[in-house]
Amino acid sequence: MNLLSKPLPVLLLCCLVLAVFWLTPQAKAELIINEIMGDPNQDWDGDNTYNYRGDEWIEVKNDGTVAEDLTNYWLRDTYGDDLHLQLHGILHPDEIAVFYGSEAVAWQQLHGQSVLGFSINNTGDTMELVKEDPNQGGVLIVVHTVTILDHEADDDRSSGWDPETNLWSLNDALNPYSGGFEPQGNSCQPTPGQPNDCVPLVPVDQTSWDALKCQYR
Ligand SMILES: [Ca+2]
Ligand SMILES: [Ca+2]
Ligand SMILES: [Ca+2]
Repeated sequence: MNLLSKPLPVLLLCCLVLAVFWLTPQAKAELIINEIMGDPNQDWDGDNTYNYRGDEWIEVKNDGTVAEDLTNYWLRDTYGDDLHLQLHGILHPDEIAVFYGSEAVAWQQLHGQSVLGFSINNTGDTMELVKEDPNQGGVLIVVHTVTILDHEADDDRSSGWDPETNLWSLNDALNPYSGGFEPQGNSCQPTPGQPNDCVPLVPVDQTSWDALKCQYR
């Protein structure tokens, strides 16, 4: 087809359609690692037992505009090629899923793999979210990579993406960090399974609590 032979209105319409196509954001899922707890010091997974391996956790968030089936996604660290956990479930836009080390342990036991959990090194580590692409013969594609440093992987500190500052931040309310490395602490609490909004650690004021209870007696 020779476009130059068409009348001007047809050419303008073609240009308009192409411009709308190029300028309209394409709907897609965009999965990211949203928060990491590399060195837990309490029972985070809710099984009433503390375990250095089982209570590690990693959040995955859908930052895209369409829902995504997590079945083809995996979490691993960059030490060796072992995949630590096959993910599951559907993640809708803006939704967050949290996966615990205990889940990775159970998955590894079920599949006869070395039982390592997520194996997040407490001196810092790099974690990867990878996707198995069925259109490329099962090739693994790295979707997102996050590196946390030694001071981030310390008792009950988590590292997460801060939607306010668009920076990776250190949630250190449970174990304040006063050293000189970045990221500095933000005095916010870890938020497994929840948006990375700042939740400060508020000391319980017994006097105020008693007064509040009196109002409802
Ligand atoms: Ca660890
Ligand atoms: Ca636990
Ligand atoms: Ca969170």
